[in-house]
Amino acid sequence: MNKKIAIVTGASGQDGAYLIELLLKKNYRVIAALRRNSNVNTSRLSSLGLDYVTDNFSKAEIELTEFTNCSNLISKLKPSEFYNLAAQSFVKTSFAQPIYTTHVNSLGVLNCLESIRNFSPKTKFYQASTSEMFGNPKNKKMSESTEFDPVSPYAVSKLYSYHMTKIYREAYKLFCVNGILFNHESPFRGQEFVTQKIITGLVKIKKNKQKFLLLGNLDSYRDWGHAKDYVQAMWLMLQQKKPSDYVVSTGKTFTIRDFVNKSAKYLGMKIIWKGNGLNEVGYDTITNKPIIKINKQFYRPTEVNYLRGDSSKAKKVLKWKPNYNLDSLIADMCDAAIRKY
Ligand code: NAP
Ligand code: G4F
Repeated sequence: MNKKIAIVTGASGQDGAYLIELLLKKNYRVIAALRRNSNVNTSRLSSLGLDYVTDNFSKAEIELTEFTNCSNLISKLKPSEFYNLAAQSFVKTSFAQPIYTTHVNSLGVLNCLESIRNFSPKTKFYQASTSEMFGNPKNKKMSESTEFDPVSPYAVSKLYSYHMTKIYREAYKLFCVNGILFNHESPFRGQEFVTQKIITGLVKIKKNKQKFLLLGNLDSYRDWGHAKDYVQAMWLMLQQKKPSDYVVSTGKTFTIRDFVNKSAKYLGMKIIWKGNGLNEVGYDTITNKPIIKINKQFYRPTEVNYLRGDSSKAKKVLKWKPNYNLDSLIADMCDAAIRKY
């Protein structure tokens, strides 16, 4: 039997690396779609041993904003599955670069959908949608039926592609799904995201390589899972008989301050918090030194205050179950940071 072919965009990112690893284990022929850079960032793929072209693994160039590039790749390979993970994925940057963010996250997705509709309509399409689209809704647990209320250019750009993905499913009967994923982290998480920033900062402070850590809003709540669990859900969505959209989350929520305290505890540190708002400071109880300070530059103009997902549908239909909780996620990230620094 011919192998299934999967194209994964955003292959140099956190989720791309884990998804490619999963698909290779499932015996797919995988094409890692990467954009051209002066120094293509393949460090995550390399750390999984994915440096060489093999019978099952190769790399291709993709720039999401270039229709010709997307359509040529899709019409040439006619993949069984296309996972669109590429995005300008940092919410804070979307306030500084709203137009670029929209080009990539909205029109870039439309380039993929149009390419599939015109040149490979049997290709199953996964769109990396996000819990950011919920913004600050009234209900405290968000499911597929919760209304969207985006509060950042990033969230609006993703809501556009969420709707386009649905429209292509309904209007053209294509197999298109949205995974509405809540925050997921791992040792592969980018340095600018809060979890990696906290863990890297604490490890470096402990090793006397950094004096203190500057953070923004400590009071927002996030529902954090492990990226390894979440790429399983992506794959499961494309194995169903009928295309549909799914929320993927742990159902538990914690503040950024909780995340700092838990990470510090795992690293054998304890933090005492004093002051409020921009004047809040976290002191290391062993050294008595201030090691966490708050800085305005890490606040956003508008904030998603509370995220907590209800993934009952994914659990029931996909039979998806996460293996990690917040403590084991933190342990995995801290262990990796200790090895690295
Ligand atoms: P990530 O680590 O930031 O990776 C983003 C990837 O997109 C990188 O490979 C990046 O390439 C690529 N990319 C950016 N602009 C591109 C363009 N114009 N053309 C082609 N490729 C481009 O993100 P992630 O955490 O793995 O997330 C994967 C996807 O899920 C993203 O769409 C994100 O918005 C979405 N999502 C993430 C989460 C989460 O908590 N992680 C939750 C919900 C949804 P470079 O390496 O060259 O920059
Ligand atoms: O780690 P973050 O930057 O992630 P955010 O904004 O929740 O977005 C991530 O999850 C989304 C899914 O919900 C994805 F769609 C998106 O692509 C991305 O992966 O920030 C988390 C929270 C925010 O409330 C932020 O204000 O942490 C707060 N925070 C406090 N201090 C900080 C900092 N965030 C960052 N990045 N850096 C800080 O110093």
